[in-house]
Amino acid sequence: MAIATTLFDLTGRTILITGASRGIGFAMAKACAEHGARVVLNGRNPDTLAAKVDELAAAGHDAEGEAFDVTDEAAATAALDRVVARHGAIWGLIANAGVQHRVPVLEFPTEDFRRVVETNLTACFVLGREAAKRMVQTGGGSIVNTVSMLGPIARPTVPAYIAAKEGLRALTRAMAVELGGRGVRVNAVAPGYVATEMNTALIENEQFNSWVVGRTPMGRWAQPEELGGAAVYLMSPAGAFVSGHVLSVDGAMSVAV
Ligand code: GCO
Ligand code: CA
Repeated sequence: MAIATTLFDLTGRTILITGASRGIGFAMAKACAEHGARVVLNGRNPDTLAAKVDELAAAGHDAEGEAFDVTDEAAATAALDRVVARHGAIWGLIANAGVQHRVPVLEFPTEDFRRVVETNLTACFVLGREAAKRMVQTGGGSIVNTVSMLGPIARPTVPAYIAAKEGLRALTRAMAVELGGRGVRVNAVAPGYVATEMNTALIENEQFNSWVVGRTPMGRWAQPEELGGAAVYLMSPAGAFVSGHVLSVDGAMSVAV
């Protein structure tokens, strides 16, 4: 017999998801909306973003958009203030926006290293700090950072991405210990290889595709939709005592030898 449960009910919770125009971010936003959340999707491109907001709204979900570049601190803070002004509070932040840059380390340009760290780490810190400031004023909330199975394990040509995502794991712990007593939980989701636009070039590369499939015990790429449940769990009452945690969704890649 199915039991009615509120464990995964996000009704009444306003959640901002960055990098939500596509891929993992959109999948997490959709899953949270399907569990009752009001989702505020962020992306850089207003038109792309509006189309995805419309898609969720057309399905009957409570969805809205806030277009800004996550590395623009003023724009990000203004968006948070608009969300709080509209809805009284922000419950959740999914700091998911990220960029990738693939160059062998000896040729990896400094400015590209800085750009990747700025987007994948520093922007998550700024948004997390600003969101947490507002969360503590209205009884708490939940922050989820999208990290990666890359970090504990590494592969060639993505040094900036690995450094930034590993730093984001550590930042997740650092913020969890400081904010726990203020009612704000801070966790991370660590995807494995997911069939997203960011990875199209990899999927179409037969050698890389074979490496991923061979290196992943579950023997395939993840679909973006398979990342949604982790976000719902960490945003929901089911995760009420979970903080400082990295939830891997990687088909056991990170524990395979
Ligand atoms: C790469 C990929 C990875 C993964 C991501 C999964 O170049 O190896 O883009 O970065 O997509 O890290 O967590
Ligand atoms: Ca975008």
